[in-house]
Amino acid sequence: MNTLKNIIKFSSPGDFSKWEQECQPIGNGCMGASFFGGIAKEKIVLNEKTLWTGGPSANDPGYNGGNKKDKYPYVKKIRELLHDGEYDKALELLPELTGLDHGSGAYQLLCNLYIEQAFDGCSENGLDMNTVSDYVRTLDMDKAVFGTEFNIGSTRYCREAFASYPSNIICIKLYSDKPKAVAFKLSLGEIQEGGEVRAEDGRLVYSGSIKENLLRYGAVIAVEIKDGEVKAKGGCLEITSAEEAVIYIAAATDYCSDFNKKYRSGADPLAAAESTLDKARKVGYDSLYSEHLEDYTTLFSRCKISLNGEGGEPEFANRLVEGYKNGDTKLKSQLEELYFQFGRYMLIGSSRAGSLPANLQGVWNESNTPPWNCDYHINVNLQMNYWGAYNTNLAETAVPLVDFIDDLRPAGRVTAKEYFGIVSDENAPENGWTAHTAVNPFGWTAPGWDFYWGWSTAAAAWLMQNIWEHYEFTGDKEYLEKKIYPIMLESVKFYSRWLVYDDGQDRLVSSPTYSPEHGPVTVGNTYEQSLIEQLYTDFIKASEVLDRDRVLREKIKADVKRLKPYHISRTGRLKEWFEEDEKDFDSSKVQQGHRHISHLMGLYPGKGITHSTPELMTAAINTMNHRGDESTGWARAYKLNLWARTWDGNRAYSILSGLLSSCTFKNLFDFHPPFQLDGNLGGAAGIAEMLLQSHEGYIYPLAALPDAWSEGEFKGLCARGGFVVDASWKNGRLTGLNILSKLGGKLRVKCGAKAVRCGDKKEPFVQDGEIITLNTVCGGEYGFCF
Ligand code: FUC
Repeated sequence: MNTLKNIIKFSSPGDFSKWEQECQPIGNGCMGASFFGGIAKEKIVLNEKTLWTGGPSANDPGYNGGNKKDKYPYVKKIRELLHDGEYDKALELLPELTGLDHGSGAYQLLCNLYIEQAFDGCSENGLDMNTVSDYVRTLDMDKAVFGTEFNIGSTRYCREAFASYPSNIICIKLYSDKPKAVAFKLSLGEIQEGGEVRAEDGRLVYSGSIKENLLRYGAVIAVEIKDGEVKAKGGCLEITSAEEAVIYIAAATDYCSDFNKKYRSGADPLAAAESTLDKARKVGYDSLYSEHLEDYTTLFSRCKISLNGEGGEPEFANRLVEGYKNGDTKLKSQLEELYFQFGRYMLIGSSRAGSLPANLQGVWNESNTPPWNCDYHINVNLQMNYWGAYNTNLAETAVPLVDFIDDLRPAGRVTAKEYFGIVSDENAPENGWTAHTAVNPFGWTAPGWDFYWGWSTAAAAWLMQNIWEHYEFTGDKEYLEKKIYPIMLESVKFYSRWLVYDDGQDRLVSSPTYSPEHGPVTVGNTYEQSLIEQLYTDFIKASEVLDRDRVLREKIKADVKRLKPYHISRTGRLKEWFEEDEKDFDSSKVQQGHRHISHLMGLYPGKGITHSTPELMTAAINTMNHRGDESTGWARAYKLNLWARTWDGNRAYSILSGLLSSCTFKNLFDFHPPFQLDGNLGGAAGIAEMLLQSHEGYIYPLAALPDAWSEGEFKGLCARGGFVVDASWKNGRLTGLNILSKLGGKLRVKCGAKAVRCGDKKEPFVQDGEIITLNTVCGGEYGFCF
């Protein structure tokens, strides 16, 4: 397959003051490092994903996940008032439905690492830039290696860096083509307040505890050289006349995700970092590199795409992003392919088992006061981070999300009790949990400190889609039973206790509801009703697969029919609020072009609105047309996926073009603004959704293929049911299709084919319209002939 090299490269260094626009990231899930490729001075922003302020500590012993006490009576009262149409009185009480405004914390910068390099023949006063030539900095996503190379006079200097997941270490190697030409000073900057740095015997040792919550951290940065000398001097290390140098970076905190341990592991983080570093040094750079490559490429290389068939190296990234805006077709396909793979790269780099899931910026952050605290927003953003995990063949990267949600449950039970009157105790130990818009790693599950962004009762139901998809795509029944199902079960218990029958609306409703993050407070809005409907539908399947909880399943089967989430307005659009056609409906807070289109959850990522519900599909399309195409980064990525689900490839492509030309920095970071990872990962998921869908009960290759991708190929996209799909096309028509069945069972494909082969054997199939149905065996590969 002729694919582009997955390289994001620049011909000049990035500006240290423009981190989100110009840095280039590497990560191993636990740690992140972002580089600028500076010549005489390089700045490396270092992160450890558990370094947070907030949460419980001796400084805040009363911390309780943001929950206030005994709010359920207010919730009940507001619900009654809304039911009775007493909106003003209900609104007066809304401030009661908020959480605290302190203790939620923020993701922190660990520190910056500076490399100040000295070059042969250059005075201490600095570098004459006229002597620099052939500069390149490269993020090679095929290897997950960042490199910087340049000539000074006739000497070539090189640095390369990678973040190893198996050894939890970041390595940076410096070398040159002249003997003993590697000389530099290594120092730390922007350390946490109160942190201490010691320079000793080839190492910088950095440790301390966060002032606000006493979370302890430790990092060790060790330098190993071939020849030359390394000296500790004034808190720095000075390396002279080395043949080459390797910098090893290990870091840890004493955070742990256990609610009962008050989120502290009790282990000494510095000792942990030292032990990680010592082990890594014994393995040595070359073996660490091979180990990293093996680990990373196993994930990354599973899925390839080629749009319009171009190979070779892509253009420099700044020219790509500029050229894209000018409509250069060759550059457009290049950037689209790179954007797809950059999403997958960033997901692997920021979400591996054993650490927290990817936050609003993944694992990369240069600030102690990042936007939105760089938290876990669950009214779209965290979910979106994982939309591409399964279909782009990276199911392993979703494990931190599943673990995170699981670990949230004990804290979420406190919120369920205080705000929803749902109590878990010895008799009913896992009786219902919930969480609201903004979540932190310390079980912050309370509503936000302002109702109008902070209240989102169905956000947890939405998260259930992300974890149920694990089973849909992988068919891993054991993981379903042990990990996913208990979380879904407790969620279902929560909603089954929470919903009430509303005689005015003649349905079971969630109330009060607030459609993120605009419009009025109403009863049973589409966002909440449709998310709960999807959870119920998925739960019924899960409990059937495992043959569990029959009684509850029967109740849920009855309840799901009474949710009636979707209604079409007088204008022919899908209603966002059930009451929106009523004369006393308060439309003062409705914003026509608002970025959240929360009433379309059923179209994507849900399955309530499909081509088998044509009236709803039309209403959803009318809604999207009314909302418009332009928006902020993640909202464009959402629209991309929505339009892909309508099978309108050209419209989806035009949204993708908007995302890439209006919301993409030249380092390919998506911006809202500011930089948010969700747009990148949602965008990558959307490209996959254009090429392959499987949510309507069959696999549909090229479901939303735009004219702009007249020919191309993909390998290794995944479909529900454990199928891995390779396809190629010309002039918009399938020319090749191969499907690997990892689980066996029935395969349904919308494609129309002359024959299907498995090895030498012709396979029997049934064709109904365009849909072909056949039985597969586990491990069988099925080739379709056109
Ligand atoms: C949601 C969005 C905001 C922002 C924040 C992190 O609440 O509405 O625009 O993306 O998440």
